[in-house]
Amino acid sequence: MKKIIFIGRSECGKTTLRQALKGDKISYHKTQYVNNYDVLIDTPGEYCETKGLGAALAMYAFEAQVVGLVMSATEPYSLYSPAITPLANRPVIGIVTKIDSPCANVERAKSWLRLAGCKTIFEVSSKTGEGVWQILEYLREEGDVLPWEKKEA
Ligand SMILES: Nc1nc2c(ncn2[C@@H]2O[C@H](COP(=O)(O)OP(=O)(O)O)[C@@H](O)[C@H]2O)c(=O)[nH]1
Ligand SMILES: [Mg+2]
Repeated sequence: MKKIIFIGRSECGKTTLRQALKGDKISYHKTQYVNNYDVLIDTPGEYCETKGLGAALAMYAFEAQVVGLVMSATEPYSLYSPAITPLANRPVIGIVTKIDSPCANVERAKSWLRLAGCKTIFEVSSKTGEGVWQILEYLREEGDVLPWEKKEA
């Protein structure tokens, strides 16, 4: 799989999405530091929210093949400036989370991600699993076998 780094403000659903992508049981825990897993880098929201920590995100983005700008569909504002995606020299995709929420405004979040420069945007709910396979499919590389393709032994 292509390695992806999740960037987005606290509580937007990065860690829960990591669990959903892995097929793990979902449990809440606050991300205290950058977690560099084999195919996914999960970052604390503070890195996105604090100017001085932003540079660390840029450094970690070098270790990933894809940058995922994560935004909750319930977000009342966007942290991302317009046209920031060219700052990364790898594909930057948008991921709208929490599309299952009664307060979700998916189109608004998508338009903010488009404004930031994302051409490809996924819509996902880590709670219902909707949209999860499309992200896995995007990250797949030749030879990868996705969970639903595994033959029963
Ligand atoms: N309804 C709904 N809630 C979600 C979803 N994903 C995450 N959450 C909730 O949002 C909160 C923050 O999630 P978390 O993954 O820790 O956010 P992070 O700070 O970006 O890592 C938790 O209470 C999650 O249960 C989702 O797809 N749907
Ligand atoms: Mg987290």
